[in-house]
Parts: sequence; C-alpha cells; structure tokens
Amino acid sequence: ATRNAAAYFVDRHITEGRAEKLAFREADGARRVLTYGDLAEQSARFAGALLAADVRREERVAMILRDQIEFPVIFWGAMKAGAIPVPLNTLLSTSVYQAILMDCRAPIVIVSAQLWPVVQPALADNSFVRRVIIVGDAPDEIEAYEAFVDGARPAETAAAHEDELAFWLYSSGSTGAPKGVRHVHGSLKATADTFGAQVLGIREDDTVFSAAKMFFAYGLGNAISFPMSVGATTLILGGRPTPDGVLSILETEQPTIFCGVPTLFAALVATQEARGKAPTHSLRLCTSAGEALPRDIGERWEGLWGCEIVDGVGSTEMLHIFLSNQPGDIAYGTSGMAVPGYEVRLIDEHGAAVPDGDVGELLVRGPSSAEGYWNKRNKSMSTFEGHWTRTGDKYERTAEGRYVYCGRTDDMFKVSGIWVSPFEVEQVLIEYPGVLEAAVVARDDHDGLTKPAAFIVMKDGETPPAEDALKEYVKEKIGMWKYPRWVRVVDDLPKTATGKIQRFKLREEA
Ligand code: 3SK
Repeated sequence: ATRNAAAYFVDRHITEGRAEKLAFREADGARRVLTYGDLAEQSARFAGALLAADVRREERVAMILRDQIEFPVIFWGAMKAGAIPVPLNTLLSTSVYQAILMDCRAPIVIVSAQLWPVVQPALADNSFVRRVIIVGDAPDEIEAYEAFVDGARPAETAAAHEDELAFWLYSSGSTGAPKGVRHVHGSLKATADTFGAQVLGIREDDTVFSAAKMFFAYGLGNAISFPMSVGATTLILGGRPTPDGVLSILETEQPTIFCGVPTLFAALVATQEARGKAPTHSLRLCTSAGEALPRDIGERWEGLWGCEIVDGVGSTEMLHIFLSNQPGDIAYGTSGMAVPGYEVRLIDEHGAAVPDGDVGELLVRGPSSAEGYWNKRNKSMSTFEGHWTRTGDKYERTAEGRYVYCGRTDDMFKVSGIWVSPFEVEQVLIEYPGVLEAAVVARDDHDGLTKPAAFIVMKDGETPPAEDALKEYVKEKIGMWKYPRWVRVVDDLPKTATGKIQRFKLREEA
C-alpha cells in the first residue's frame, strides 16, 4: 500500500465513511465549509491540474496562502501529485520571498489575492517560476485558482514511500535567514500518533481552533494533520488572531481544543481580566508552544477558564512538539517531559551529559526529524547528528524529571560568572502589576561587564512602574545578580511571525 501521507489523512476517510463529515469551517470571511468528501475530490482535482501543468514529481509547489479552505486542498493535492508543497510564512517581506522562491526553485506559486502586492515584485527576476495562480480576486492578467482547476481530471494519489520527501517548511528561527527544512511522508503520521494521540488524545468529535497559522509547523499539526488523523473538524481564522476576535470565536464557535502561543495567551488573559466575567466555552484542552509559557500566564488562564494549557516545545526540524506537559499533570513554568515516542537529553559544550539541576543544550531523538536542510550541508551536519537533533535550546532538568526552559543557546549569558536565563527574569518581570510582556538581553556596562537589560511592554492604560521598585522585586524573587540594570518601556517587542521574541534585535538596541 502507498505511504503517501495524503492517502492516510485524506483518502482513508472516504473508505471509512466520513465523506459527509465537516473537515474545515471558516470562522471569518466567507465562512465556507469543506467536508472530507469535498477535500478528497478537490485535492485530487488540484493534483490533476498540476500534472496537466507539467509539474513533475518532487518539484516544489510554493504556497503563499492565508489560512483558508484552499490551504489543505492545495497542500494535500500537491502531495497527491507526488510534488512537494512548500507553505511559506504569509508575513514575509518581498525580499525574503524573492530569496526563498529562488532557493526552492518552485515552478509554480499559489498566492492568496491579499498577499499578491507583496509577492508580485519578488517574482521579477525569477526564471524558475512558470506559473502563478491567485486564490481569491485575481488581477486580470493573472490566472485564477478556479480557472486552473476547472476541467482538470482528478488524479490518483501517487504511490510514495514513507521515507520519501513530502513537503518543506522554511524555518525562520529567532535569527538569520530562513532555511528549507525537508520532511518525509511518514513524519506527519508520526506526530499525529505521538503528540496528537498520546498528549492531546484527539478524537473524532473534537473541533480544533489553532490561532497559530497553517504555514507554521505547530499550526500545520494543530489545524491539519492532528484533526485529520481522526476525522475531527478544524475552525479556520483567515485574519490576524486579535484578542477580541479569538475570544469571540471561543465563545460562539465552541471549539473543544484551542492552540495558541504565549503572547496571545497573555493578551487573552489581560483582556478577559479587564472584562471581569467568566467566559462561556466548550474547551476541554488548550496547547501552547512557540516559546515557553510563563507560569503566571498559565495559572491565570486556568483560573479564568477552568481549562488547562498543555505547554510544550517543538521545532520545525522535529515537525511538532516533542517535550510537553500532559493533561492532568501540568507544572506551569516547565516544558514537562518527553512526549511518548521521543527521547531527550542535555549535554554540555563538550558533549557530556549534564546532571539534574545544571543547564545544558537539549537534544531530541524521535520519528519525525527532518531529512535535513535544503542546500545547507554544513548546517544540516551540525544540527542532525544521526538519530539525534540539536535544538539550540538550553534546559535544566528538575529532580522530578521535568524540563525547565532557560533560553536559546545564543540568548544565555553569564553575570559574575553565573549563567542567567533571560526567560527566568522575564517570568518575574511579567508578574509585576501592569507589565504585559518582557524581554531580557545582555548588555555591557561602562566597565565592559555583562549585565541584564530589560525591555517591558505595559498593559493598555497602565503606568510604567518605578524602575527601582521593579529592580528590587526581581532581586527579591530570583537573586541579586539577575535583576535588570536597565529597564526600557517599549510599545511592543520584535517577534518572529510565530511569536518568538527576537532577542538578537534587542541586543543590538541595548
Ligand atoms: O516552537 C515550537 O515550540 C514549535 C512547536 C511545534 C512545531 C513547531 C515549532 C517551531
């Protein structure tokens, strides 16, 4: 039997009698719906259109698409044709699209109409792109999606091996240029069988809402592969997840699982606290990833909503979450333990195991690691070390075996010879009344000695705290040497599209 992931996630539902079941429902815009039957038919038709357009096996299909029902159709349709879908972040600049489209050499680019003004100039000198398709209102001279698929003969799902390349994702990381991360067909099922089944316990009667977008590995699992592994339904939000918009979806659309990122949970807690009433909802579980969830946010959320947040850590390279809390066994402020099916370990700079209580770099081993980076041999060799993948994250393991995030390898610094975790200081800063978000970086004082510097964002309408009071608070909570010697109040923090604080930018400013 073929191990093409589309056979398992899409076609299987037809033979199992779920053709009429709702797979996707848009919660904004045109509020369209897509059943499992529609998805099977439309993805096969899109695959047929790609073959008719002479897109060959393993050629890349660049997707610059907002979350909308065409996203899963095109993602699975490309795989059915044996081509490689490459979903791209929808918030990039023209110059980054230009670089990525040259790097992946996609002959065909599918773009949401709203994103066309940014993407169009990126195609100017690209001789690889043979065809551009617009989803939505297409300008006259550009081919519309409906015209592209109209009349196409539905294609059979191409036979594929589970170890064969299936799709790429571009990892932005918290620094540097995006890298093409190449994933195989078997990895999608591997993450659904591990985190999806054994942590979320995802079920056919679940309705999932992921504020994290589908182009992001975290959103791809939450909104596409996990619900589709069991025939559940996904709510799609095309626009930006504002606190008011998300709260309204949680109240009116009644999802049972909500997947967010720490910044959004912080904003939702602040908004809900200001409203001062308990929301009505049907949530049974929430997940958080992208960055470590501050303890205070997790506790306040659970107090308001009576629903746990399962905080975990994953990576684009591992496709989804491999270290996580478990429902019913949550320790806020920690990333929990290895997800069943994965192993993790901590090493020092010489590769030796570090004892509990010491900080080390986290390595992970499991069934969904990527094949490597595209055209980045050195980087691939230093990240994927045989079965083990280096994460670049620093962690500490507690005596109970839970992992506590300390920061990115590049973000950690020493003060008076002792390691400081920016994340630990940030957690204390956001406990201070009125502080919404915080980021801490190293800065040299006038003697050239490294000290913490903090950037804080205040909640709406709150006055910034007296600097000395804030410093004293941190000193008392976590130790003399960790308090920020400088505090700057800013309107917002620089973040990647997936919500990770870009501390390297703040280091430059500090
Ligand atoms: O950053 C994360 O924690 C994450 C989680 C799941 C999938 C991908 C990523 C980057």
